[in-house]
Amino acid sequence: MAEMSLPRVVADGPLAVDVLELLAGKAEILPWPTEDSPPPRSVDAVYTFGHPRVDAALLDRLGPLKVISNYGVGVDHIDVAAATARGIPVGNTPGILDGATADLGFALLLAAARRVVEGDRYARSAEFTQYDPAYMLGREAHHATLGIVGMGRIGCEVAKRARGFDMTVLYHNRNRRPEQEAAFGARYVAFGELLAESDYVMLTLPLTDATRGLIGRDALARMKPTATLINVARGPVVDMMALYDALSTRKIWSAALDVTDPEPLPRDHPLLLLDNITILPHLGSATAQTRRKMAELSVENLLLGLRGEPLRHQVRA
Ligand code: 8YV
Repeated sequence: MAEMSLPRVVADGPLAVDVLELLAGKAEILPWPTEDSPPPRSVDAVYTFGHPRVDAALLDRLGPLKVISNYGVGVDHIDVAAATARGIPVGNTPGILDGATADLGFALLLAAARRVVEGDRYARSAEFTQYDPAYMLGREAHHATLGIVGMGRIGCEVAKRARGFDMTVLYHNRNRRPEQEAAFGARYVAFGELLAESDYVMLTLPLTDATRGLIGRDALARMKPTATLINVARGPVVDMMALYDALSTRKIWSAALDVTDPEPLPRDHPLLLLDNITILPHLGSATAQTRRKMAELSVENLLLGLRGEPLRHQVRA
């Protein structure tokens, strides 16, 4: 019997063990093409694990593809319109990482409010020789006002958690969401009002042309001097230098970022030197359980696309 050749899939790596295990015997994994090397021949599909740029030029270099499958929800690194114009479906993994990402958003909120990371650094340092009740005063999370920018699936999960902390929940979104207002006691407000009223502003919206740089100098100037900015969305929604200026001059109290622009920040970036910022290396969905589900769904989308069948989740341009 003639040996069946496996579909050829270009992927950025190193891929997680889960993904490799699910693809074993089902696809041949090819390295991500570099600018100066000729692209691999006869490619059937693209699998994006981190956030490598997939633009029209890359699609043209790779030739006709059956599918692009993304490990994750956000597809701002993929030109979905260019893929759609070439008849290539783009798959993603919505609905399975909202809880994990909202948990992390809340972890960041509490860490910033109660100076958890700063306290840990101090408790381990040589300076900690005597307890002093006057140091490291934080700010309360319970009964504070939380402003959620982007009331999608993750925003709703954040709102749900906020109720347990007796928080007043404001939100801003492209469209009002009356069902969510009723379910989570959230109040729709204009963007400016959200910035001015919130003790915590949490970003849970996608990166698009409309949201790039949304939190710049103007937005930061409208926030309370006691406020904290939390970003679990995408780095470029926040202007990093405007944030640096606001934090270093204490125009806002603190920030907690799971995502930055670029990612990672250059090692000599001034934000890394500030005490009133907590930065994580993009851990929103990073739990063993959620990442396993993301691996399963993204591989399922890939294999369905390779067979020419509808994807479980297809991104529409
Ligand atoms: C992933 C994410 O970690 O789903 C998203 O949009 O940002 C994260 O859950 C990421 O896509 C994988 O690199």
